[in-house]
Amino acid sequence: TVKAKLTDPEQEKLTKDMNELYDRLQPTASIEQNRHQLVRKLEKLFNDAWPGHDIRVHLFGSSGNLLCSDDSDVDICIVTRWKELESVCKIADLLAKNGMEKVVCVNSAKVPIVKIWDPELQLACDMNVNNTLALENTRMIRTYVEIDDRIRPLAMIVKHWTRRRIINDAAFGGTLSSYTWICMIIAFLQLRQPPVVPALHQRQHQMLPKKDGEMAAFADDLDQLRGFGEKNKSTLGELLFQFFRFYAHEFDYANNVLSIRLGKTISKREKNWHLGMLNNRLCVEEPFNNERNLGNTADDTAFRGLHLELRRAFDLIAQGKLDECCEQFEYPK
Ligand code: 3AT
Ligand code: MG
Repeated sequence: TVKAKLTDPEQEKLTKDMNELYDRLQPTASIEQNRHQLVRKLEKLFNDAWPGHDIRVHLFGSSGNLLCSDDSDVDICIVTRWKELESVCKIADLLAKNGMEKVVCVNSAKVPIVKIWDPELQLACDMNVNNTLALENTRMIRTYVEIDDRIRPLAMIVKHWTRRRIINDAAFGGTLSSYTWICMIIAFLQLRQPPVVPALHQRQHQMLPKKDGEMAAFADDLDQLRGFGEKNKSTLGELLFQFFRFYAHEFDYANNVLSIRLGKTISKREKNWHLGMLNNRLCVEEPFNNERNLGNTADDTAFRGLHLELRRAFDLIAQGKLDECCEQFEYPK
């Protein structure tokens, strides 16, 4: 049988261990500064090389969603009206000539990107041009994180676990991106009874106009949203236990889709995601693009591996073993 809940002393101990781990996961100020330094450096390089195009450089992903740790990459979105830059290889050439290392240009992808390593600032960076959707979904994640004080430590610890277990690499590992894991954490929080967060896409009345005057696609009025989760009294330790319990033993992967847009699960059949779809074992709807399954980076084998990792984590957390749960995965020799 699957353990249903932690005893009071168990969850208190786990909460204490989580708070200590959370302290260690906080990003170092000097590395934070380097991230901003990189933005300024790139902005200057681009505008010096291509004057007159008003090229702006923005941080997104974990550099903008409050879930950054020191080993996070830097996600950068270059915004410009100059469409020629969107093919990105120009950028790769320029950066390679200006001291950047490991420059890779991936221009066949849906969103073409350039990857670099900055040896001076010691940072890995992915950049795209004009993918402003990623700026909005970053702002959405940040809004969710800010609704309740338990979310940031919970999400940082789950992300830490995914890194240690090597299950956070959508591109090469065939597992899931951090973004997908974060969406799974939010979906889990929406499904608590009572919920810890609402479905921001459903709250039309709490959307503020964006800088450009357009309405956001999700509620972002934090003054109104803060405190939403207070009716849910679970401690951090209980939430981590329930998170692993939910994805190890409760969620019906075979039939259901996680939707943070709706704040509930819906059936694969209803979305027509049950047949003829590649890699549909784990279905996580992208909130800004309902047709996109964020889980499709994991094929059947990878899915089985993920599920085993979730069960392993649940078993260890049920015994209060946070350190062992987050132990570095070693490939068998
Ligand atoms: P790390 O700290 O880098 O692990 P992160 O939050 O930066 O976590 P990623 O590096 O995986 O997450 O992704 C960076 C951003 O790219 C997050 C999101 O704004 C965007 N993004 C990633 N994958 C997708 C996707 N499949 N669809 C839409 N946006 C995505
Ligand atoms: Mg990132």
